[in-house]
Amino acid sequence: MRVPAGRLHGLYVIVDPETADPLPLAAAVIRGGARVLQLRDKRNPAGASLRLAEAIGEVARRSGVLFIVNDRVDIALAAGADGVHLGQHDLPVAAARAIAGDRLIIGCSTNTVEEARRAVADGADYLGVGAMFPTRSKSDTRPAGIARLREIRAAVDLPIVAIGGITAANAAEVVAAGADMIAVISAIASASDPEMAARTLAAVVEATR
Ligand code: TZP
Ligand code: MG
Repeated sequence: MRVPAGRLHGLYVIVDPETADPLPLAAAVIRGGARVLQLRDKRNPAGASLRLAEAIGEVARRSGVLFIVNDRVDIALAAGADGVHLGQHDLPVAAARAIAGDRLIIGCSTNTVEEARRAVADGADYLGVGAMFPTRSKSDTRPAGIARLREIRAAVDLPIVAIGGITAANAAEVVAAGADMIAVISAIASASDPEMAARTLAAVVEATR
């Protein structure tokens, strides 16, 4: 996929209907400067998840923000999303590429240099690297940390989104280690003012553009 230059950069906010009402949250973080929105919906049946994806995708498109669907190539395509994000236990990147062709940006979660190199070879457009720090938002994470992020940054050229326990207190360290994007769930969803929380985090990563 040819991703428009510079768009895989900045604050990447994951909205999860289990954590917060996704539509108002999406609107707030867009006002706060998020550049990428991901719908992470582990619970809804496919039809309901598609309707949610269509609604969030519309909000994102109106604002020039990229919209990514987690896990589901079918829902990403049906919703007209910009991309899909795949973990190591989801559909393999090469299979997703075979289905989606150039219609989707494909992101792939990685935890080691080997996984990162494989994702590149399989045709991913960007890499997730994490978990950077302990997180309560996902139970089956493997720790990656700043040193691992540096290693992966040195090994591959694709844009990297760092994820896991990122907050306003540690975001600068993550960006300094080479992340092009920082992905957050709880730092936004549990903030009393999500728009302001997004603005603060966006400023850290935008400063490196
Ligand atoms: N993948 C690795 S860590 C994580 C995911 C989805 C959770 C990130 O959430 P938080 O609340 O920003 O730590
Ligand atoms: Mg997944």
